Amino acid sequence: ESFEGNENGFEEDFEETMVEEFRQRFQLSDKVIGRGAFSVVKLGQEVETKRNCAIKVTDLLKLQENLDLNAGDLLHEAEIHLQLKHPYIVEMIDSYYMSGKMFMIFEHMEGEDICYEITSRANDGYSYCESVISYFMKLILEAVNYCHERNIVHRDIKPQNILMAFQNTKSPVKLNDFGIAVQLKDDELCTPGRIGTPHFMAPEVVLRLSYGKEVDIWSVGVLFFLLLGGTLPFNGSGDALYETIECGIPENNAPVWDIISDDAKDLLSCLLKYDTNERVTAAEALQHPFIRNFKNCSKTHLQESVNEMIKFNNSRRFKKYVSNAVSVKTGAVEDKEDENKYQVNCSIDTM
Ligand code: 3AM
Repeated sequence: ESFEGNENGFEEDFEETMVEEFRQRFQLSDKVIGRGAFSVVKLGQEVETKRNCAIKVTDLLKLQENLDLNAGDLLHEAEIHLQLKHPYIVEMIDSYYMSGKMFMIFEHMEGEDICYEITSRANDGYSYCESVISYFMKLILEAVNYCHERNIVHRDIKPQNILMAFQNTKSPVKLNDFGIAVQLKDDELCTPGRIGTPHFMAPEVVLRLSYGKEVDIWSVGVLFFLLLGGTLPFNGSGDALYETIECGIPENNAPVWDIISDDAKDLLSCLLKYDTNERVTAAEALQHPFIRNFKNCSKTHLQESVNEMIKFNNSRRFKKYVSNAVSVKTGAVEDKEDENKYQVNCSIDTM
């Protein structure tokens, strides 16, 4: 009995120490800068450096009730993300688990996600052209290459997870959200299962085959397609969407594609290769002429692509609005019947 008492006492002491340490290191404001289905992201400040940070607070109880996830899943995310120190990956500064809540502290990104930034900058009169796309792609591929060198597969690359660091036009983009990332051992593969965000899922994931890092390259390909033409390569929802991904032929016959360069189209086909053995690696893609010669890339403003991207942004704003409303009201009913907790987790957050 006395042992139990001691143990509980120890846990309380430990909790108090954590709270105290967190309070000494960070100030948490009331300003909400973003919301996920079960988390809220607030503006904070690191006391010692005075730099702003984004503090993501996740309520474990809500998460468990709805998605059958636990503290271990979030600790896994922190364990992976904390190792990653790269100029084009959002830095996770630290994480604390206190009073049933997980606090993850990140460097603060001043800008929105890549697609929202592209359309708002074009709206402000800045040119959006292939050389801009080449610059963004180089940074994204460098971030992905860094993860892959460490055998980390992100598994959820999409615009929402590529954030603009600063508000100025020269700002880099950074890869964010390692919530469903995995670290593989040498030649290990991921267990089959549909995980990620449906529109960005590689055919081998949709087909429930064992898969590896190549799935991230496919998602980068889907993102590249979107950056070039403003639309998604594979459309529809539910099984119809999965069927088009299984065919693997992107829908790029719209007129916007007429002015896209052959170099860009060539890189696109290397990223969206159906056969994983033929798909380029991140390191190889970085050597592609479209990425290497970004200064020579076309400077023609892609207004049609911007117009399409505005439609894409409007539709996901609406979806996010609806799914947030659903998850607040009913606790994300959509999830319950799903075979895979993570898949729905991501589709709630939409694209
Ligand atoms: O709710 P929205 O989509 O506007 O951009 C992220 C998203 O915003 C934002 O929090 C929301 C839920 O993920 N966010 C995530 N990490 C961030 C960071 N490090 C961030 N905003 C700024 N800095």
